[in-house]
Amino acid sequence: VVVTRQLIDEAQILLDAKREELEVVQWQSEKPCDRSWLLDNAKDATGILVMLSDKVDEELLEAAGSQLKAIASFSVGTDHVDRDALRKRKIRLGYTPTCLTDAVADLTIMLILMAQRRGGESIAKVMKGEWPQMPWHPLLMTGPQIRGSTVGFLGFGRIAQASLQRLLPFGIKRVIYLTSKPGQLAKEDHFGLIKDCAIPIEPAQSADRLAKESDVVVVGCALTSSTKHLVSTDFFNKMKKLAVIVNIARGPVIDTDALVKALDEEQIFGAGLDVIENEPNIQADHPILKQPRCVLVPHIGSATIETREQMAMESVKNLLAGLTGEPMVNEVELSSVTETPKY
Ligand code: 8YV
Repeated sequence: VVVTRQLIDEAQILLDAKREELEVVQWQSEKPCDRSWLLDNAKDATGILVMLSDKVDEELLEAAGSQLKAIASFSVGTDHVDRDALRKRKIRLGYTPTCLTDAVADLTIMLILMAQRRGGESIAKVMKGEWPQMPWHPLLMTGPQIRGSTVGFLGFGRIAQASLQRLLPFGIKRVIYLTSKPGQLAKEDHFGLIKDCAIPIEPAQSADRLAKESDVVVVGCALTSSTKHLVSTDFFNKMKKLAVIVNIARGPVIDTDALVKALDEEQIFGAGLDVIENEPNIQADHPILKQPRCVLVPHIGSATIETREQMAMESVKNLLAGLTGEPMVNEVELSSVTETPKY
């Protein structure tokens, strides 16, 4: 098996315990796994444990060969994986959709509050020693308040719903959402919130309406051909001037140039991003970093110690189960035709 990252504690122990039965080839550097190393070492592998930065495509599957049985991804998102190519070859795909929900939902709340309350801008001012020069005024460093907000979720899956659970005690007023699977929401009411919620939860029907009516937009959908740049100039132009947008999903769902323009022109109040197009290659002169009303953190949604330990453990378990034909902790359903969700 090939493992494209170093693992931690129990997960590494579990993997190492298999070294008598399995040849384990593991990328040793802290840098993302080198593509040519992966292609070379994938040859004859029966299982591969990958990260988001490792594309699982025809090239890799061809390089691996026909004995490949399983891919285990250290992630909930699987946009780096060509699912059709796996299905064609009957290769199983494991992922980690549940253990990171709390961590990402917690970060969603942090980013909403940072964006509304100008957290990034405030910290930057203090760190630059500007506090003593700040002229006091009742509206100094003020932003919109969360109580009374309408929250619009672009994507209303497990992480969005866990974020909603955390938002309810803040006194939000209403929720609107867009989901690619509206018919399944009753079945996928992950925390039993949607059925009898104290506030209205309604389908937005269109991205336009979601943009127009939300005070807070939370981007929590998968990246697909129909969600790439779903949020662009048109969307920003329809947003309220005091609205904020948070992205905890995938960078390319938001068109970064359009976001920079919307912030420059004060079309929206602020943004909180855990992800951005072309990450991690964001240099210090990137235009988004010149936006005081944008808080950008380096894709740390799942970065709690507990979550990362569990993700590592589940990934190894998925990998091993994929080799032996046993049930994975969580497996992506590849048997049906892959539909591209529509928004
Ligand atoms: C990453 C994520 O997996 O799970 C996902 O889809 O985006 C993250 O949790 C994590 O940052 C490891 O790269």
